[in-house]
Parts: sequence; structure tokens; C-alpha cells
Amino acid sequence: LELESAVRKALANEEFFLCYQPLIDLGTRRMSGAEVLVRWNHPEQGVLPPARFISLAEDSGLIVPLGEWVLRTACRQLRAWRDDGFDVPRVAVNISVRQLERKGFAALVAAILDECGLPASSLELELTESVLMETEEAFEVLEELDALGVRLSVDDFGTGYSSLSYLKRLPVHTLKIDRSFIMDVAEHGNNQAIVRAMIAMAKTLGLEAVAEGVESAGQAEFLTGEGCDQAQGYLFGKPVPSDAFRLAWAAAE
Ligand code: G
Ligand code: G
Ligand code: MN
Ligand code: NA
Repeated sequence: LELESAVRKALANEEFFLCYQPLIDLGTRRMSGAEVLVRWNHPEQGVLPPARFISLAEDSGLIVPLGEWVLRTACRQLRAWRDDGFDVPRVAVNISVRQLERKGFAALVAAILDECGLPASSLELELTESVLMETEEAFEVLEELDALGVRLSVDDFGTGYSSLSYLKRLPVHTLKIDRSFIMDVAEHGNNQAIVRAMIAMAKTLGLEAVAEGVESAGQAEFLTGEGCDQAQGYLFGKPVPSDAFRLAWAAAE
């Protein structure tokens, strides 16, 4: 309860900030977007990672205003970058089931895009497998978001318990292969066959494959050879605040 009121206060005091991690097109090796990751600059404890407060914010329902702040701030940042001549193709924002369940979520997304003068294709929403499996209502919201033109990705793919049939049924565009599978692919590890199969399955279903947690050139080489579309990880860049992201990538564009 104490933390709950602390999160509430932190929102009011603007103690949250966003970091951006590059997504890389493996064909061209150019930056294809940025995943948005929230941080809490706690007045006493310093910068806290999402693991310290997201599930609490989900349990208390505070993820709804926090998530809206993240979405709006990320879209405003993209607008500002573009106005400044820094053309980031899209931002990818993590969304919790509690947000998706809220009536009018698709309308909120549409309003924020409109407010920022951004086409829906500039926004990607990352959802975990468990979220996607949750409810029939969630399915309807996904269809509304798809109709808007927002891109939808399945985050941490391969870590859930879900059946694969939902992939064909849901209007998702991208599979983000969890970094636990990527770790040993350069060393002919056990996961090579699994990752190869995941990429092939994405292709068969007409989805883009993104590899998470790419840390070495060997991993990137393997993934490129297997036809993986995009990658993300420390090899290309860690999550950093907006100014550092721009410094790192504006010149490369
Ligand atoms: O770098 P990292 O510790 O930032 O992120 C850990 C996890 O926290 C991510 O996998 C993501 O699922 C979650 N996360 C980060 N930012 C957000 C956010 O804005 N909303 C939600 N719901 N989850 C987030
Ligand atoms: O669950 P989600 O994929 O949304 O969150 C991404 C998380 O993975 C963040 O905590 C981010 O800091 C972390 N991350 C991103 N790239 C790498 C990487 O190359 N290696 C490791 N170990 N973690 C990474
Ligand atoms: Mn994510
Ligand atoms: Na992940």
C-alpha cells in the first residue's frame, strides 16, 4: 500500500522517465524503431527498473494511468524527434492486460496518435502471450487496434503456455523471440533448432520475426542467415534516455 501511494505520487511528480532501445533491420542493419522502457527515478532509491514496480502497478490498477503516460510521452517524443529531422520509423510500447481491458483503449490510442499527428503505423504495441490469451474482450480490442493500423507484437514469445492456434486467429504482426532462446544460438546450442523453427513459423504465418537479447556478432550472423527480420540487444544498443538515443542514432540515419 505504501508503494502504491508512492507510485501515485511519482506520477504526479514526474519521477518516471523513458529509455529507448534500438530495433535493427537485419537486412540493412539500419535502426528500424525503438522499444520504450519505463524507469522510475526514485527520490531516495535512485533509478528503479520496471521489475521493481510494474507488477505492483498492475495489481493496484495504477498501470492504467502510468501506461497512458508512457504511451503519450513516447508518442510526443517521436513527434519531437521527427520535427527535429530525426526520423525514427516507430516506437514500440509495452502494454499490460489491465490497460487493454479498459473500455475505450483503442479510442485512447487513436486520440494520442491524433494529438501527436502520427500515423498509426508509427506505433507498435507489445503484448505478452498471456495477455493475448486472456479474454474475448481483449481479442476485440486487438481487432480495433489492428483496424486503426497500429502494429501488434507478441513479446517474450516462446515463454508462455499458450497454444499456437491463437497466432493465426489474432491480428498480430510480429513475434519477438524471447532472449532466453537467443543466448546460445551462436555456439550451436540446443536452441538453434528452436529459433530456426520459430523464424520459419513466423514466416509461414506471414509475421515478422524479431530476436531479443542479441549480444554478439555471432548471434546476429546466425539470425540473419535464418532470415530473421529484426534484432534488438546490447550488440546494437542498450536502453538509454531520449537524448542519448538521438546522439547515438541521428548521425547514422
Ligand atoms: O529493461 P527492462 O528492465 O527495462 O524491462 C523489463 C520489462 O519491463 C520489459 O520486458 C517489459 O515487459 C517491462 N516494461 C518496461 N516498460 C514497460 C511499460 O511501460 N509498461 C509495461 N506494462 N511494461 C514495461
Ligand atoms: O521483456 P521485454 O523484452 O519487453 O524487455 C526487454 C528487457 O530486456 C529489458 O529489461 C532490457 O533492458 C533487456 N535487454 C535488452 N537487450 C538485452 C540484451 O542484449 N541482453 C540482456 N541480458 N538483456 C537485454
Ligand atoms: Mn518488450
Ligand atoms: Na522479452
